[in-house]
Amino acid sequence: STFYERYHTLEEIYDWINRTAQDNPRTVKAILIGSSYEKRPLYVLKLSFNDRPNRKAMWIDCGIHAREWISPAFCLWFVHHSLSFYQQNSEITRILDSMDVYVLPVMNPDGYKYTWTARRWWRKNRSISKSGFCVGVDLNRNFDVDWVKGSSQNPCEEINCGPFPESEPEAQAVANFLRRHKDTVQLYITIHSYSQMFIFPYSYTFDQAENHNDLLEMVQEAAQRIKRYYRNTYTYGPGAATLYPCSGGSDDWAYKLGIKYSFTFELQDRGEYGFLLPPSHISGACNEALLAVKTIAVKVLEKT
Ligand code: 0X9
Ligand code: ZN
Repeated sequence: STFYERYHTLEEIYDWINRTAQDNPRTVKAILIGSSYEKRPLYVLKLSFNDRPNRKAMWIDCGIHAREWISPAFCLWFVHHSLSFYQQNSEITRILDSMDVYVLPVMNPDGYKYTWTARRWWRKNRSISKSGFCVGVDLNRNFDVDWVKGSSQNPCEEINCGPFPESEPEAQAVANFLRRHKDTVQLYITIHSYSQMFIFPYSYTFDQAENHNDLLEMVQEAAQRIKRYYRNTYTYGPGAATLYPCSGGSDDWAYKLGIKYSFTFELQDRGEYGFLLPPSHISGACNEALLAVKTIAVKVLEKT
């Protein structure tokens, strides 16, 4: 198997980030956007294939939840595909010609590391609560959108939303970066697993997003193409109605910041292996998600 068909330790991912930026000095830059609770750096790779003015951008983040290993694997896969198939594959070429792409391979490095060394099922980050009794905030409950409703302020729980919105350095780093770049970033995608779903706003309310029909059309097309090419089923819809109502998520927060195309992808599988998706399934899972990213990004270019 190739490098991209295996899961990698945090150290290997940091090495890969460095190497990728060094080997592609004209197209890839590593941007330090902050650091984690345990002071590990948070690097975003910026892919920029030309320097036309007024360029738009898209953002992809991976590894919010520590145990969802297919997620960082996808970010690596996506960057590799972009660098290998620019000017070979028409869709990725079209996307990279018109947009810069920001990729955050691991939003929760402390949690990811912990799943490799201590507890494979860990989900949250590793911040120690004020009482000192429990560890971890669910970063996907810590964003400032209807914060606390439907999640838990008990630091011992899996969906603990933290003491206040953006209390966690990982969520704050992402939010600060997106606030600074909200005039260019048009598409926000966050990668999770599992269940094979494409979710769009809102999750914090059952209200319909203002561009609901556009969002629905995009994920429907993505799911149809996956069905056609890979014979695999993805369900889709607004988060509250399709998955569960829940506040403090990065997708709703990005949407309310003004990034009108905002999605959560839940990659393979549908429960057979769950978070323990075998390495032999990485290429299938990533190719499907890649097709979805490309389908949606091309549609965003057509709309804007
Ligand atoms: O609950 C989550 O954070 C996500 N599912 S997961 O199993 N990967 O934990 C879904 C997030 C959907 N979006 C929002 N809830 N805002
Ligand atoms: Zn998740």
